[in-house]
Amino acid sequence: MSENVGITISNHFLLNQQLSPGATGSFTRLLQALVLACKIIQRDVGKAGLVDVLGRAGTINVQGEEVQKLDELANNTVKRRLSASGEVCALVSEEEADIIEIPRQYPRGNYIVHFDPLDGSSNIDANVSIGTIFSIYRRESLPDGDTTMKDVLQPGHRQVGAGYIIYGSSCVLVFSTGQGVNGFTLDPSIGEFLLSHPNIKTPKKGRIYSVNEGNYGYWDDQTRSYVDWIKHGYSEHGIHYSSRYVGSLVADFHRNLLYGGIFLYPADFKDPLKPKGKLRLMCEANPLAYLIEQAGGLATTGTERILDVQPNYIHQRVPLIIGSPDDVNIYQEFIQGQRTFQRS
Ligand code: AHM
Ligand code: MG
Repeated sequence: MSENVGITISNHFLLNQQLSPGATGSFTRLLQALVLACKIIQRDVGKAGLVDVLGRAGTINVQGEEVQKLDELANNTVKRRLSASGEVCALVSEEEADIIEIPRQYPRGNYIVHFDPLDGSSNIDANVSIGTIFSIYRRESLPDGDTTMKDVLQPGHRQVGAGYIIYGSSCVLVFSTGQGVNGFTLDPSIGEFLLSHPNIKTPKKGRIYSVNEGNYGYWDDQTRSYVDWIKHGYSEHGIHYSSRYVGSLVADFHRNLLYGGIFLYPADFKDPLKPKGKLRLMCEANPLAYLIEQAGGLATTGTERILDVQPNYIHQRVPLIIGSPDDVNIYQEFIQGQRTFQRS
């Protein structure tokens, strides 16, 4: 039996706290609040279909997308649990236009959390895996003053923690605080997350590519050439790549993290309002980029490391190419014109 069996997420947090000189327990309390929020969301997701939480809420969010009822429930749950932790000074949700103020009754903490409460929500009604993604920063301004835009718009390399919870065949929480990546699976019989995937490392090279090929006609030539090469370049690369794309970022990312491969959501010219692709820098690209780097992989816009992109506004979108290092490097060679491929 693995020596890790039985390590609860609380054990893990406390151990990390004890190993961090000067730790006050604030960060641990913040993580515990996130874990509780995710257990509540898992409960609600698990009951979808039984109670009246499936379907559309009848409103449009800041991204111009239809809000699902579960989106709203999840958003409120994360907001409430994190605010009540007393450890945050600002929250930013994919679902809300502005920075979320912390209600007056709660103390202000030193952390800022960006989150996507329910990623992949267009898949909810079809029972496909969905998830919550979070990204944590420490405020840079003095604790007594107001939180500043500089605190909120820090580049991804300044994250102090990031992760996601996938509500799938089981409920799995994957996170990192900068010392590798660990995955915990919820044991519903005891209501605890147990360490199930210690020290995750992504394979150096994979055989899976994940991209919405419906957008092929709207990509730049280099991206098209790369995907042609993946599909038709066997004599050159010698690999039978498989295509896997669910349309839930957490599910696509999680599979590729474990098995190796590349996920792409490049810029496309389909929607003039979204010239940089669909995914959001702060609540989707940065946390996953932090995780993949911790797991030995890479994440790029094609021309820049994701974690180095300086955000200019909270809902900024960014092309995201992420996965096994060899695969991401080859994509970059196509973007830089060092490689081309002509389908015969
Ligand atoms: P959401 O945050 O509104 O759910 O949108 C993000 C989702 C990602 O989970 C997924 O990778 C992407 O949208 C799929 O987009 P598309 O349907 O264009 O392929
Ligand atoms: Mg999302």
